[in-house]
Amino acid sequence: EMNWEAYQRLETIHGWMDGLAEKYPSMVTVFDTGNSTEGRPLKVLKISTGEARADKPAIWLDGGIHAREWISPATVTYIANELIMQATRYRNQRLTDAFDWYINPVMNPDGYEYTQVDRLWRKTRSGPRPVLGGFLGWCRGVDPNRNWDFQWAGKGTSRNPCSQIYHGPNAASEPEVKAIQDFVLERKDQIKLFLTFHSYSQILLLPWGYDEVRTDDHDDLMRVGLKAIKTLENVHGTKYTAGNTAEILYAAAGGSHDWAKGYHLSIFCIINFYHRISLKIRIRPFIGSAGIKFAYCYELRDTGKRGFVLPADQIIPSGQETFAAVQSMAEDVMDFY
Ligand code: 0X9
Ligand code: ZN
Repeated sequence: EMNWEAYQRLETIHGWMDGLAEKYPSMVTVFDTGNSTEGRPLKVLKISTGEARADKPAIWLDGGIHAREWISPATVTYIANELIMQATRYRNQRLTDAFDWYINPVMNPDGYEYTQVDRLWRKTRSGPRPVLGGFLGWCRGVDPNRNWDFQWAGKGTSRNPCSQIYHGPNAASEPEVKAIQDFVLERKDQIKLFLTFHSYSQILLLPWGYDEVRTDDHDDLMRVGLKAIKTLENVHGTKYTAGNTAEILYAAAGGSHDWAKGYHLSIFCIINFYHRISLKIRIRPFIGSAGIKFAYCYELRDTGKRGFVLPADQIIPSGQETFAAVQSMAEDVMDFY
């Protein structure tokens, strides 16, 4: 049975998702987007009320990219539950009427289950792959937050299969990453806010992460981000800081929020009906990345006292405060469109 007093196993989380779709068929859908390396399903929950439209704005939330960061799936499932309970129990459908919500609480299911035997496992479970032709051994796993198809294999990544930050043999080599890239790309014009949840550090990270450069709309992202962490702090007094990823943390290429944001400037030469030539400058996504304006990475509780092994009695407070932050972001993003 699903609850937020304890950390839950994958089977419980997946069962809970399927149960919601059965109980609230007009509001909740579960997409099976593929299978992990070890054959576990990659499930995405969709929550939607109000009128159904193909072009309805949407919000993406994911958790559990890194296996050991247990507070992430716990917090993301808490938020999903809160959205559904507000809509059913309190008839508050504001957030689900305005947006379709796509939620994948456990992006790396193989890694998550493997932490039952190796609590601090971080990566996926693909491989094993040889180091120096097997001379230096064999290792399993790719860092799924270095594997996205944007600035892949750049700064803060490793080509050593035994490294914790191994970027994989090629971009999106991991089925867990590929499935979600494809799922998000199919809906990239709908998705207005992309949030990925990690732990720990209590920081809100803005793109770019691949290098110490700010996006050209850094101030927009910062304004929405600062308001969100202020709202978060108001719930239990938990302090977060916000900033450009590479500036306040470290450079790490191939991360999911960079991929979600990914765009480039392109210059078009257009010859019009009157044979006049005009130049147009347009912001377009990189081939293969999504071009979503508001993309962030949360590093949840705590600041290092318990780190990845955060006590379960912090799940509910973390869920409450993070839900407040997500709500604040959703409302601000709504005003933008
Ligand atoms: O290193 C990471 O992937 C994240 N930190 S963690 O301790 N959860 O592993 C930070 C990711 C920041 N995002 C990018 N650099 N793109
Ligand atoms: Zn992480």
